[in-house]
Amino acid sequence: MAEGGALKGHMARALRQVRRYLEAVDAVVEVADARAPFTSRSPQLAALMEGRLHLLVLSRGDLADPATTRAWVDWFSSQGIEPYVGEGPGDARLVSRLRRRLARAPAAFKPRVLVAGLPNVGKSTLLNSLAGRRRARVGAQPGVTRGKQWVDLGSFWLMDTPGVLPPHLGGTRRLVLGALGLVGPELAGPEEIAAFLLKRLGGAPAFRQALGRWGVEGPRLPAGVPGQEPLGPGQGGEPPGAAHGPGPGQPAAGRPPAGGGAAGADGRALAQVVLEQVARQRGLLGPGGQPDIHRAAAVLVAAFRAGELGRFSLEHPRMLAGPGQGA
Ligand SMILES: Nc1nc2c(ncn2[C@@H]2O[C@H](COP(=O)(O)OP(=O)(O)OP(=O)(O)O)[C@@H](O)[C@H]2O)c(=O)[nH]1
Ligand SMILES: [Mg+2]
Repeated sequence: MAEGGALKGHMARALRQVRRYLEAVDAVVEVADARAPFTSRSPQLAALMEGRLHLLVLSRGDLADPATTRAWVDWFSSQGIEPYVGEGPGDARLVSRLRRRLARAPAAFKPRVLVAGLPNVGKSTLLNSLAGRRRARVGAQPGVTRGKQWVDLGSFWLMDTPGVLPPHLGGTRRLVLGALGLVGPELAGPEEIAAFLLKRLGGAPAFRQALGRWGVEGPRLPAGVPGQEPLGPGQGGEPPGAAHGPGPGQPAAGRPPAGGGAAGADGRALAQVVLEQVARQRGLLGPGGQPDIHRAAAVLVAAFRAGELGRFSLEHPRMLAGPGQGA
């Protein structure tokens, strides 16, 4: 795992590279995470598209709530972006649809296509699926791809790029990306991610049932959370954990009430009690038999990332602050 500083330098270089390569390409396949398609997109990329064919692949659709993913597909279509969903690494249906589409990309010669997106969203995995064999190195942690790589796929060229992080990772964005595993623990630690997940998904019955299967019964998780954080350009600016989302499937009810921070006092106290139970149930105990909260948080976060708790989305288009946001 790269250290924060080294990773930052790597990101600045990566963004310069993506900028330079964009000048020479006919189309871009952007990859984002289906569980949070708004926050896991690269804000810099949209500004650099300049009329090129722009396809958006929502990866890890196999881990997201299917109805929420369908809502995102409709929303992106309405924004003039062509959305595709990947239902796991090597999704054959996705691969054949993308191959056909990219072969038809407007281009003077054989189309040159760039694969871009945040670190660890699945860009190299997608390239390997399109190539039909392993051409690029993949890995479960951000920052695996370092250099450029053009691959000749017969009817088009494809280039893998290193993931580029948004310049501002304030508040909720940092926690969402941490929950998805798109930023490492140096930027978002397991305890604050766990508190964020409990606050955002705690109102979803399926999430409560999943915790129940782990032997976590109380305290009462927030049921009908009264408001939710609107998604929008300002979403990175709130204090850490200012999200107040009910999770998918619940109607928007405007802005969150003042002071309702996800990892605020309430959120942390709730997380503490839940994590203590997780620790006891899993036998994660410290020296004096004390529940090991840190390890319990890491276990919960890892289970969420791997889909072991079920298929959950962290963002729904109805959380968007207004029409046209984030396009
Ligand atoms: N469950 C699931 N996992 C996926 C999917 N796509 C990719 N992954 C996993 O996500 C992890 C990251 O994949 P990579 O392809 O290395 O990601 P990347 O975007 O190239 O990452 P960097 O090179 O670090 O920017 C790997 O462990 C993949 O197996 C998917 O659709 N579903
Ligand atoms: Mg890669």
